[in-house]
Amino acid sequence: MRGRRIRPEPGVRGLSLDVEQMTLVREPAPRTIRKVVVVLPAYRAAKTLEATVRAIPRDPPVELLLVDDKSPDDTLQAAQRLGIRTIAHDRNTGYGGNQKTCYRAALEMGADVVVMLHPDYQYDPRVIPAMVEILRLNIADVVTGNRIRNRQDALRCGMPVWKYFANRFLTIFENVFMAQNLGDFHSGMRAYVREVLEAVPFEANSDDFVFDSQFLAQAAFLGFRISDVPVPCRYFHEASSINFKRSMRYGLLTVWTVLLFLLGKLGLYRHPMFRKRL
Ligand SMILES: Nc1nc2c(ncn2[C@@H]2O[C@H](COP(=O)(O)OP(=O)(O)O)[C@@H](O)[C@H]2O)c(=O)[nH]1
Ligand SMILES: [Mg+2]
Repeated sequence: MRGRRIRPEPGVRGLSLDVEQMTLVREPAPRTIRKVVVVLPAYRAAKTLEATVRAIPRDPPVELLLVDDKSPDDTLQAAQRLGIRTIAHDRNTGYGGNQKTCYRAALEMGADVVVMLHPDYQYDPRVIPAMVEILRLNIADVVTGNRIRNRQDALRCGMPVWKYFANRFLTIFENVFMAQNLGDFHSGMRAYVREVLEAVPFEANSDDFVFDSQFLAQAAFLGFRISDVPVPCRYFHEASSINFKRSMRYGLLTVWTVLLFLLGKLGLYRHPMFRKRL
């Protein structure tokens, strides 16, 4: 049987397409997503938590989970006032340690999709439904929020110039060597399908900020499809506390993570962080 042919519009010469040939690359079927859990890894978020939570759309319905990393301010009380399910660390573990608790708990809650959102009111949560929809359509397994549509917008929203350029260089480096195409590899807004969290051995990752870079490198290494959506963002004192020295450390450890990724892909050395969990 020949495929159905699309005839050119009258007046358009020499073009006719074979529909069967066009559909040779089949996209996987859409997913069923029953439960979306938004996790909020919190540290000193008392002032910004309420605004963040109020901005989270409830269609599709989401469950919230906040993990407080022994904040010295009233983050815990603020979360309890808002009636959010909360886990309190009894000691400060760091940003990566906080996310480990978030993901472990979200999996136990039976999440089909987990959205990680910084509770510092930096990212516009209105794009959460768009991220979930991309996962539901099975176009990607991980969706990140891209703060950088263009340089002018990023700087206008208050991103410090040095953070902008550091982000661009690191993101380009990561895209090239990990064969990806993300606009912002260092976003604090990400959505994952359950399978990603089950496969990525995140428990052994750093408890510090480089956790984020390790996680995306692991997802890419294991063949998960990573994509992004643009997210409006704001910079103000409470939304951005990482200083130059900590950012430098984060940048160098990110480069190291990419080098380990490359060694693994070249078959020279497979670091345990790139071994599938299940
Ligand atoms: N658990 C934990 N989280 C932290 C710590 N320091 C910062 N964070 C969180 O890390 C996230 C990113 O930090 P932030 O200052 O917003 O970085 P930036 O927006 O990229 O400049 C925020 O959600 C902070 O609450 C810490 O010592 N422990
Ligand atoms: Mg921030």
